[in-house]
Amino acid sequence: MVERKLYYTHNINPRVAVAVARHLESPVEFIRYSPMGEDREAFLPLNPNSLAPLLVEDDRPLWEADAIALRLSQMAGGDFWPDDHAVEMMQWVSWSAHHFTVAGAGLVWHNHTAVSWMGSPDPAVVAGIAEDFHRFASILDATLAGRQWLVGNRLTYADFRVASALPYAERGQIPLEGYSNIVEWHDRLNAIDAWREPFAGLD
Ligand SMILES: N[C@@H](CCC(=O)N[C@@H](CS)C(=O)NCC(=O)O)C(=O)O
Repeated sequence: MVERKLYYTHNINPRVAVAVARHLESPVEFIRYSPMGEDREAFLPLNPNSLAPLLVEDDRPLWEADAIALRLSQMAGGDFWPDDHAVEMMQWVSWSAHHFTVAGAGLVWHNHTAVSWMGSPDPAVVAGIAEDFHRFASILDATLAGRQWLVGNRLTYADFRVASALPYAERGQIPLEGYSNIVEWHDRLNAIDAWREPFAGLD
């Protein structure tokens, strides 16, 4: 039997991978680790990026949250990464990685994560990232007008991926005010246990 381990931390990208695995009830063991800290040396051969998440199937490592999500979706065999909408899926996964989540995660980084060692963020830097966020949030909000989910009228990984930074919105001071379609869409995601509490019962 194949042994599958999903290594995670509590940050944005591993959170998505854990949420996918729990939503799909993937047959993986969840292991919290510290890829940039005490576990770095031991895990370099498995993930030279020293980042989470990391899926290891027997001795085969797979890194990048999106690749892990695709692998778990294929294993599950359902519609979470639908083949008949592969192009749209790629559009939203790419848009998240290069635009929307870059801005959201940037705000989380400057307004929350880095504050403990870098102090208060430079207001000009935060304002620049917020401007990017508004640019892309307007597009997402308009897209979500009159529809429940991003691709194919059903929940898919595109929704999980594009929403990656939103669970950190309060901590990161992500300016969601005025984007009612995004807020309602994220409320729908939060009705899913695996999205709302991916780490429930885990370390
Ligand atoms: N492109 C990578 C990014 C991975 C990444 O940046 N991981 C961060 C968390 S969001 C990390 O491992 N940081 C160190 C930590 O969480 O301890 C992916 O999508 O998986």
